[in-house]
Amino acid sequence: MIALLDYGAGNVRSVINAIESLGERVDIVSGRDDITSAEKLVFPGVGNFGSMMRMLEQKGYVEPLKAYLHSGRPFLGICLGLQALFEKSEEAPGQQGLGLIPGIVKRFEVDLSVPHIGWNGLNAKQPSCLFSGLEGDEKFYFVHSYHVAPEDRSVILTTTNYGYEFVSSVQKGNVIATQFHPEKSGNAGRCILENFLRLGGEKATPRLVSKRTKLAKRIIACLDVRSNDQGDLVVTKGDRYDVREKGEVRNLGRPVDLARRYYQEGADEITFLNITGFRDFPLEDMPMLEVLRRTSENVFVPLTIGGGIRDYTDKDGRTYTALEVASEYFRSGADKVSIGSDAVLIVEDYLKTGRRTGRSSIEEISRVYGNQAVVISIDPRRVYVSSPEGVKHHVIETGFPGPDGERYCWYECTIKGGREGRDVDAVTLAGVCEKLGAGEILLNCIDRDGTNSGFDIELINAVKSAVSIPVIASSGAGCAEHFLEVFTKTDAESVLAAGIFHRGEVPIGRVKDYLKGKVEIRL
Ligand code: 1PR
Repeated sequence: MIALLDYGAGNVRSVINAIESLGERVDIVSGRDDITSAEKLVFPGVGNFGSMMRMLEQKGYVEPLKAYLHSGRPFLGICLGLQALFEKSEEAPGQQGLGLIPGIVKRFEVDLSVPHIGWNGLNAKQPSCLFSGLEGDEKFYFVHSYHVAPEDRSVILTTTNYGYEFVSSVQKGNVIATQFHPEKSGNAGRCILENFLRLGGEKATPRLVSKRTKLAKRIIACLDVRSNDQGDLVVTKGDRYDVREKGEVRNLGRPVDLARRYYQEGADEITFLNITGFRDFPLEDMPMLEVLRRTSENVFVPLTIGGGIRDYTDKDGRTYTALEVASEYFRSGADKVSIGSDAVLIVEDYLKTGRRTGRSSIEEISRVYGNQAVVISIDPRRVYVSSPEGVKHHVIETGFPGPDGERYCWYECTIKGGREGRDVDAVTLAGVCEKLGAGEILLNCIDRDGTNSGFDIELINAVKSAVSIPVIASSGAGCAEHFLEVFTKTDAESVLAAGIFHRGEVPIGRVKDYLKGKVEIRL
């Protein structure tokens, strides 16, 4: 029996599912005594160091946790569950950590996007039974802006490179903790979890030792989901956001089945977009939550969900905050939420007043769950202009002139699934959202969506150069070469595609085979 410490933030469901898929039972800690009597304790953490420690203090968990950590019984900390073991963190100055390991938690100071999101490798620094069955060249899923810096180097189990070498896992006796998420790292992650569950086995050293690990470019499969006219929840796909063909909503399959298939085929992440979320309220749209719950049972890569993340008042006058909606998604198995329409309205407000309210969905969700949990989904379309003069938006010179030969354009943000254009451009929107706490940009493009004609490289470069958070390039994939084009002509960290995967035109495996040796990917 595994005791799982859930302090109320983040996706513990995935950890439970991953452990249970290995045949072990999980009991969620519901009081101090459960920590004291645990035989094996797993502590997954996400979000902000300060709010995590405050929640542990409020629940009275700090002292029993410290006692447990000194007891010699097995402990696995994940992500913030690793950082909690240290004395303090730059993320929350003045806030004490558990202090088992002398040292501090530092913010990444690199000339690269932060958070460090995606699949990266491990350099084993000492033998451990945790490595049994691993070759050494596997990649694991990371998502964090801070990393630990132990004073005593003997606790370092692995390091990873991102700009510089940082400590990606530690071991001190039976206390093991990883910065990466084994529960989100496919088979390699499950192998680590299994080794922890059977702690005490032979120590192993991975056969392959890489001197310098590399972050992989991610391939994301996207499932646009909505009810069709018969009331079934289906994966659909638009052509420039029009999902109907001869009047009917295109039906390309069932969401849970397709997500499983893409996971097995090697997708690095799965994104679900509830594309009618702007009119249906997601907490009444339970099937979407059910899709997440069922998918997370056996899909062990990160899951993002978007659609309808905003404040909402139902017909009985009950108000739900965007944070409550997001929390329900996280509890159901999501690792990140993506905010579309609401982000545009928030940015409009910010541009009008020049002030942050502290109450917007972006700010509230990132405060509790961390920046890395908040993706902004932008649905822009080109607006051509003959000259940049007098245009108040971010204008680019384009190599693809407009219908009247216009050599300039800007990218108008839209809401409600492209139905309504707004007076904000995509470059400005991305920059403001980063300031408000977003951790990643999902950059769609209505002009290219569903066309198979390749990505809008100009759009991706314009947005990427305005932010320091990762950008997911989306819309227009038609062949494997289009993925390579994004990765060689832009600095986007990942590419998202839908139609070519749903229609079976180019399976994920073929995209990866083509990219192999040309760009760093997870195989
Ligand atoms: O506004 O917060 O409720 O979120 C709604 C979400 O639903 C937004 O993320 C928005 O992008 C999405 N959405 C709304 N309507 C549509 C539609 O298609 N009618 N889908 C829609 C957006 C775009 C991508 C697509 C890529 C790749 N779909 O997700 O998967 O363009 O497609 P391709 O590879 O086939 O070219 P809110």
